[in-house]
Amino acid sequence: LDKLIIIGPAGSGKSTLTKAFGRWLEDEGHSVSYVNLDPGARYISFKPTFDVRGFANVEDIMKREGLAPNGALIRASEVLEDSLSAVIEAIENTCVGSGFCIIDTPGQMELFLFRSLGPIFTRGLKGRALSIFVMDPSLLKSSADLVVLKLLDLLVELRLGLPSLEVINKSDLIGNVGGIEGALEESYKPSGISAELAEQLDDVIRGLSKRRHAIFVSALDGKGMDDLYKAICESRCACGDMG
Ligand SMILES: Nc1nc2c(ncn2[C@@H]2O[C@H](COP(=O)(O)OP(=O)(O)OP(=O)(O)O)[C@@H](O)[C@H]2O)c(=O)[nH]1
Ligand SMILES: [Mg+2]
Repeated sequence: LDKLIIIGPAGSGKSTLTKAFGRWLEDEGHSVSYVNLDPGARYISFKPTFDVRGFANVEDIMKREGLAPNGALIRASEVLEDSLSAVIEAIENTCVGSGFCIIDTPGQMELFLFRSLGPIFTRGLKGRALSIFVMDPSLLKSSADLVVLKLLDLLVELRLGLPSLEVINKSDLIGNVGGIEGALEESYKPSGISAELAEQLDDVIRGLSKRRHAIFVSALDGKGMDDLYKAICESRCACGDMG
């Protein structure tokens, strides 16, 4: 059983990718469980086998406690932290027997990443887990933006203690997909302190990483799902034939 933790900035396509990659895996003959870990989700396009809103639901909290959306999100994460062992047990129970368990994390990634929720959650999971860091190419307007996303991805590894795969979603929006350079072709050059910092941080990131290139996918048109699957297999160095 592989647990895939789908994480990334708001609106990068985590939930759409959860559904699209899950469906692709199912078409390839794998059994898949789907977990919604976003207490603020309104509409969920995949059918969750476990839905965290049974423990904490942002909309209910807003009504009940008279809180604004961000306050209610924080309240929800506190409720979840308090009942985390029950949440994890329920997830383990729904995922057992599946080949893959895809876990869609909160839209606001800082809720999961910068509070204790995410790190405690991932530490409590049994077996093999991997994070899939989903990036949105429309955020890439300069090479400095790429550095920001790569730093965020390193933070994911640092905070969650899991290896992370970098995925550039929405590749349908960037035309000719030749690599990250393609996505940045039209970019503006950062200048001044931004340029200096971006360059230095880029060196640091390169020095830190054993990284391969990001994987380009489109959750919308289904492109790149096979590459994502291969990368997941490679990351655990033990995969059968693609079939
Ligand atoms: N063009 C394009 N749009 C996409 C793709 N994947 C997702 N979207 C769109 O991006 C928007 C956000 O998608 P979601 O899947 O809700 O993203 P999310 O990261 O789960 O969003 P939050 O949980 O609210 O942070 C929706 O309008 C999707 O239709 C893609 O591959 N290509
Ligand atoms: Mg979502």
